[in-house]
Amino acid sequence: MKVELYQPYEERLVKSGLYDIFEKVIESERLSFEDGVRLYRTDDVLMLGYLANMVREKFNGNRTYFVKNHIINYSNICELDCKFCSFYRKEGQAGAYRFTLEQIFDKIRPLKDDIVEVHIVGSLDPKLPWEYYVDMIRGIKEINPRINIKAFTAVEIDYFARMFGKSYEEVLLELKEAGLDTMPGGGAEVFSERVREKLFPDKIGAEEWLAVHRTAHKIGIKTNATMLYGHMETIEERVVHLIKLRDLQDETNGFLTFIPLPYHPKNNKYAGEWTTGLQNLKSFAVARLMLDNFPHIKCFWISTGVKVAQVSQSFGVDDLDGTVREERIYHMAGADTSQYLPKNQIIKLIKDAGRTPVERDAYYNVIAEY
Ligand code: V47
Repeated sequence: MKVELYQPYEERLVKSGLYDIFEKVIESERLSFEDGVRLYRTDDVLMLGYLANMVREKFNGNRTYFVKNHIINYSNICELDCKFCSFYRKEGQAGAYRFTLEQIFDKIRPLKDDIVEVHIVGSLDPKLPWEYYVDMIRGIKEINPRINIKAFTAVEIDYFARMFGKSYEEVLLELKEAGLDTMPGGGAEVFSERVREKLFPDKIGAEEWLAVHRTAHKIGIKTNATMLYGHMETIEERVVHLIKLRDLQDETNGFLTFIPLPYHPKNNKYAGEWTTGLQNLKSFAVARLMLDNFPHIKCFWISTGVKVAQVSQSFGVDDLDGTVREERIYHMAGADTSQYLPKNQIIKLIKDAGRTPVERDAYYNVIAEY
């Protein structure tokens, strides 16, 4: 019996049917829709990781970023009824809450010198006035002007525009004036009308989501992008999603990072299945390879678990998000990760993977290297 102890990568790439993609990666040639589908379907996850890692190291060398942050989910009272969401409640329903501005500031004050970024995301809450959002941003900046504020998804921005009779640009300019630094990438879900009609029919679709981000980029606000996967979307729909993001990035160069988000099935109407660790690693790797114009690919460790997050650093990921402290959307949907990852633990996760931990701010300015 012949035992193969070592199989050169070249031979293995040919065998896995990915050799032509390897050549494109070497030449920094753009990957096609068909390439993306083939990458998702490959069984050779190590070669997929190898290719993604080449791009990861081309963009970010051996660095893995993290940020000392805090999440504020200001309200969960929502007009929408998204089938995949476990977070939202209707007014008066058990578990419904809405923070006052003072409650929010009370959370930030004790951490004011310990966090670099506040990540704010909530719901479409019909009771909150425009001043609430502007004063929230202004108030946090008053507590400590050095804190970066990453706030409001495109879904919220679109809601503010409709509720308060403003254009996207007016909404964003007023928030920027109040101190908004960047925008998170949530609410994109998956850019497919078929899935939208079934899972989130009342939420904005691809066109509006992209229009909000295009407007933000135009006025100098950098943003992130996400994709919610592992529910009922097809592989083809995932690749279309990535290509739409890549096209907008070609146009504006305003995206900082892409975060693939695995669907969590607890306590929501869709009640699908958990994604597996390998599906998550594949999603990072394919994203890294397809999004050749995105500087960063982030793993939100809350959503994958810290172990997959650690391994993801060899599958295209160069950012593990942050220390977090308080998270609701994933924990209400069944996440069993902790609420908080102290800085020394993030550093250990990164170092153990053979990478260099880099503490950053919201703009990826380096604060410290370890
Ligand atoms: O938009 C909701 C997703 C997102 C579920 O930009 C769910 O840096 C899984 O966007 N299972 C919000 N996912 C979180 C988000 C995010 C997270 C971390 C960093 C950044 C960033 C953005 O969470 C929503 C939605 O796509 N979500 N419900 C669920 N059951």
